[in-house]
Amino acid sequence: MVDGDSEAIAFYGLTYKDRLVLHKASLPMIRVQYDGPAGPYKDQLSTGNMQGPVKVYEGSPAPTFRFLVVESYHEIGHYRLTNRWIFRSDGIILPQLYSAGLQAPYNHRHHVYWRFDFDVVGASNNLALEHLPVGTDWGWGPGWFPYTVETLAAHSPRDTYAVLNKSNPFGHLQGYTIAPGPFDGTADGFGRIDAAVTQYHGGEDLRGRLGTAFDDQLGTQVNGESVDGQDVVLWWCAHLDHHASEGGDEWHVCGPILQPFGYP
Ligand SMILES: [Cu+2]
Repeated sequence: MVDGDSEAIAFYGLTYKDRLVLHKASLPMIRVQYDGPAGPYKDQLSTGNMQGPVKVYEGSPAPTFRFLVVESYHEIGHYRLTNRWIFRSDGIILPQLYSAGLQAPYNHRHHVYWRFDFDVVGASNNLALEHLPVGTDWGWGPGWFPYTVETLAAHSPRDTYAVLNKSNPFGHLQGYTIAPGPFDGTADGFGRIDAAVTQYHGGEDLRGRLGTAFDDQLGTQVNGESVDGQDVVLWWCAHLDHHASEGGDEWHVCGPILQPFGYP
């Protein structure tokens, strides 16, 4: 059974230092474009293509932090995929998608979409920002551009984002930065966005049903609504290059780095 809808694993009510960070975090969509006559494809991780049980393990590679990993392993066509989520005791969250296998013998790109339904401190009064390579100060520090309306964003090289709570409930700004991992790539004509910022609507969480092979359909959720001091959702899209000459047994990984700031 391929249910196409369960996302296999999703996390609800994530907190750091007893304060809410994310209402939900998941990986609803992967789109793949080949340079040869194959595809494009749109896949979703689900309990139907999951192989074996979800694995949970922990470790302590350094005296400064511990980590907890939750991961699922999937097979879709010739693809082997590991959906790994690393939660560190210092608040850092590393969602990572590992990919191996060649569906067709051509260079291709995996466009991997994570959905981060932020509730920093709470659902209300959140704000998303993008750190642009300029000295302009819009009131949040040099380069930090606050998003006031829903947006599809892409820049090369790609930027770091942040989501914070505007109300300074603890006397200072508190939130998370979302920074590109080393293999998150840049947008292209097929995977057109690095990030999207939308106002939360429960009905827009379509899980594996959002998007087609030809269109991620995120544009349908970006229709001019305010995201300034709202309940915001930040989408992150990594663009993972895979060269056919590397063969099918080479593992590739992508995914952003979520890091807290302003926590005591
Ligand atoms: Cu690949």
